[in-house]
Amino acid sequence: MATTAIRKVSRLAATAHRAAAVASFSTTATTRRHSILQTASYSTINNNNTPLNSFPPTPRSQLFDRINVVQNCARCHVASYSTATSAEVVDEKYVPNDVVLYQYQACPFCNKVKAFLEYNDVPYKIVEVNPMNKKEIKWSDYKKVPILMVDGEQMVDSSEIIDKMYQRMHPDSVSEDEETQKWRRWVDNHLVHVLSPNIYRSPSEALESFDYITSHGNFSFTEKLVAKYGGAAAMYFVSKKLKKRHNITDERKALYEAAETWVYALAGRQYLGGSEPNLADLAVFGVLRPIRDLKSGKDMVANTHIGEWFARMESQMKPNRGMTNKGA
Ligand SMILES: N[C@@H](CCC(=O)N[C@@H](CS)C(=O)NCC(=O)O)C(=O)O
Repeated sequence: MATTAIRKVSRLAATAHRAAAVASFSTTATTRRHSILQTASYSTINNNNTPLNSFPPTPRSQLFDRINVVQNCARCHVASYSTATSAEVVDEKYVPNDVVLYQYQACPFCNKVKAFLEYNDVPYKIVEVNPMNKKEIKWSDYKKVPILMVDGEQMVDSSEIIDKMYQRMHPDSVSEDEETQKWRRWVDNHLVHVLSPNIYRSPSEALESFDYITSHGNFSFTEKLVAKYGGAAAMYFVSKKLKKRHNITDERKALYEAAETWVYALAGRQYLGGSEPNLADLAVFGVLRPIRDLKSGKDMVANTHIGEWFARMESQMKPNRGMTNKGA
């Protein structure tokens, strides 16, 4: 009884205090400083001296060094509400001002970068590159996508882009653990090579893929028609070559094995990173994302155990604030 009453008073006090708290950000050209409280433990003490309530971090600007509140409640007993706080900057977040991703919508490497940006809540704009004339990247010597422009600086190669951005976001971080490195390499050296033989496996799957590519890509009306049928036919044959090159005999088996290999690597964890995705989770998710709604992706989810992890990853994404064909 007494405990319930104390909890109620504590909650009221908490609500009042939260209402007064307003996030404060000071933004410079490249750095947004989040000043948050490291120690913001507000405790209502019961008879056993055990804290009944604790609050999430509260913005520094709204804090008093010490607050002692004693509340009398007609319906309950007296509760002593006491807080001792100290404000510290615990997180300094790198937030670039202007990020532009040059991409193909269906490109696995581009989707890897997108997953990283979205998970890290980095606002970015998208320029969808026309794969036939690449006129949107005419200015660049590097002729592949993704290209990420970050406040005017050109970054290329998906893994290098992610490494650079990660380093800027976490300048004090120690080097990446071996497990994460190993699985990121596996994505670049193995997983991506399993995708094309699968999405272009049969004429109908090649057409389905090119339907997706041309309806999401940057094509003129005629290019769309040419790309859809010409591309599907070409990639059907190319995918057979790729299959040989990467020693794949049964493409679906290879896809399922890759999915199960990844689930096995998770070893019961929510993510490879534990309770939060790490760069390997983001890489695997990123490259699989564009195939998820194609026949091969649906087959993969239906025939392996990757679905739950995939759904968890999807729920971690903050849909991009991308803008198509910026200045194109
Ligand atoms: N290692 C590069 C590979 C990038 C890549 O091969 N991108 C493909 C699209 S998925 C590309 O641009 N190919 C050249 C072309 O389309 O002409 C990365 O990780 O970013």
